[in-house]
Amino acid sequence: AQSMLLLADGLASGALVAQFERLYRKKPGMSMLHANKQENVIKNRYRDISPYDASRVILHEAPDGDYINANTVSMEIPGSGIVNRYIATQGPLASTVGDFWHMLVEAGSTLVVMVTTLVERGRTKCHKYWPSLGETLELSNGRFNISCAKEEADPSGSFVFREFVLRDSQTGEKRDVTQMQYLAWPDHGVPDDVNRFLAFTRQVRHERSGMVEPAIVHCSAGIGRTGVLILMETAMCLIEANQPVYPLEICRQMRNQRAMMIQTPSQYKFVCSCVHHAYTEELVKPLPELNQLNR
Ligand code: PTR
Ligand code: PTR
Repeated sequence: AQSMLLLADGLASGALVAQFERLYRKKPGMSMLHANKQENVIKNRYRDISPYDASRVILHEAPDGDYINANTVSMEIPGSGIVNRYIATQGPLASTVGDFWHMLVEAGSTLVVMVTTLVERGRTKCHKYWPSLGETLELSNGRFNISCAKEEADPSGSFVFREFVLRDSQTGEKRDVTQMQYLAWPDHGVPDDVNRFLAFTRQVRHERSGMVEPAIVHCSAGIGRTGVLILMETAMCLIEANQPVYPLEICRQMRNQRAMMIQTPSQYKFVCSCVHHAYTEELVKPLPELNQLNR
């Protein structure tokens, strides 16, 4: 409750955003050498967005090398024994779709959260790395194929959920993968509706509750909108665990693992007011049984 008063004051006075603007975008001393290796440069969607070497996701069996523009981001929820694991990554390029699915398989992930559309104002933000409903996508190396078994839009038109079945011909494994896509959120901007964004994040929470494997979260660059989503879900978990929520600390924890998470002051302000709203409207409440639920 104390941290929520601080949050409300900070929002009203502008102090919150001022603190955010003083926070480093990249953690000092972290190298990003792999991103700039000659063979990897073409695998980055944006020249100025690179993963730290220390927390980058290393591919083990992908045919085109071990690099992908992705970081592991672990968010600890003190007092609850919970560590939420994410992989924050860029929207795949046509040439990195295979790497993306390799990453998912190697990480054991079954959930992809997508917070971008494919095209915005005529510009491509992400390659369509999944098959349409009823179709199968055969990856060029022949090892994986992915089919889309279900596609369901939310009545508000703000999100789409899809179910994929991924088959690995090398191991015979068959895996169900859920993709949750938020549609109403341009890059560099904020979602158009607090309540729908909160409804989406709560569904993400619900989908991943008890999941130990990382959820893969991506937008176009994998920093701005991805950072907002992870901050929001982390704040929800903190509220449920009856822990204080200090958004700047959450932001720092994220930026220590992937540079530039949460891109603009307006995104930060937006997510802080969402946290406050979720708390004061009791959309998220402390869960006394939290420890049992998550073990
Ligand atoms: N630094 C950005 C760039 O790479 O050009 C600037 C930028 C600004 C990029 C807005 C994209 C922007 O949004 P949109 O892609 O929707 O025009
Ligand atoms: N060079 C681009 C820019 O500065 O605009 C990189 C970029 C693109 C950064 C999109 C952030 C972006 O938003 P998001 O991480 O939400 O996709």
